[in-house]
Amino acid sequence: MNEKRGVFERLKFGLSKTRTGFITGLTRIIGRGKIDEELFEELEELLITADVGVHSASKILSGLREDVKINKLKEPGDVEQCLKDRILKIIKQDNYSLSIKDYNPFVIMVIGVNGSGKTTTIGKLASKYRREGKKVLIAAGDTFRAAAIEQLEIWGNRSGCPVIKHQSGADPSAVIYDAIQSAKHRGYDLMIADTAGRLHTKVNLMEEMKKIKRVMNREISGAPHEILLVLDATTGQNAISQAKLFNEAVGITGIALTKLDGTAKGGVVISIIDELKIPVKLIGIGEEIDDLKEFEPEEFVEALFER
Ligand SMILES: Nc1nc2c(ncn2[C@@H]2O[C@H](COP(=O)(O)OP(=O)(O)OP(=O)(O)O)[C@@H](O)[C@H]2O)c(=O)[nH]1
Ligand SMILES: [Mg+2]
Repeated sequence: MNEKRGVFERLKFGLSKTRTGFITGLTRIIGRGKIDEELFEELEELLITADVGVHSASKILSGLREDVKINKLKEPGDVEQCLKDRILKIIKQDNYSLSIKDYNPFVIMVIGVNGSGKTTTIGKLASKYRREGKKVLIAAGDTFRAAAIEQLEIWGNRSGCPVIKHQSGADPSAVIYDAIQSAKHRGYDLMIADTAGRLHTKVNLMEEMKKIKRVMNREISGAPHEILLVLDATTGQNAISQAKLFNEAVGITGIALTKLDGTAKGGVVISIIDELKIPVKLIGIGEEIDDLKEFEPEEFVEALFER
């Protein structure tokens, strides 16, 4: 099996829970024999079940009706290709790749609600860039939760990247400040900062996050170069309201959508991109160190539809 195929199979496997219901439903619907109103309605329902969201599902369906009319399609089988194209059209975005530039260091700030997968994603990311030959430093900006620093250090060991830490309870901005100094003086290419999980509705915690951002910006012009919001795919449509509030507070440059392997609601990717217009850059498809993928729209749609 070549490497590309291997990666694709892993993605397919990671999307198993979403694909099972989606493909079964799709096969049944297009197997009905004719294109009629019922077919459209059932397709819309299928999309909503996969958590595509009401708004995006209805947009996809109006596109589909138009395709059928314009191309005078008669075979339900042809609808599948149109559906694929319509979904791809929505999720195809500009700037969806996370590219690390030469900022000595490039700074990534990772934020999100409790338990969304920030620390795990940082570990996976650090490992990815380390393997690509970059010098990566991790900052233990979560000084709030007991054991958060220890957990990050385990990921530091796994990925072979040092972790800059203070004691539990310290001011996270002070940790970030120290980490930036180290990264600057010791020639790191990349610094990734963990932060404490916070409810997007808690004003003081959102203020703390803004302070971290200000410190980064004061020490390195243009930093943070990437503000990555980590969203848990299993929370479905709630992810959208989280993203809106985090975006208002600090301005998100990209989303990492985790735990896609653990949900039948992987269609949420579609509504996140459609409603937020913020690129999904990474997807998490498992708990292991290499279970992080760059999000590639074409590949994602292929994996979703492949039987
Ligand atoms: N199945 C699966 N589990 C994941 C994925 N990403 C993270 N997890 C799990 O989700 C749980 C929470 O992950 P953390 O990385 O600790 O989340 P966090 O956002 O740092 O949490 P706090 O620091 O408490 O806010 C852990 O058990 C991870 O193993 C993923 O892509 N797939
Ligand atoms: Mg954490």
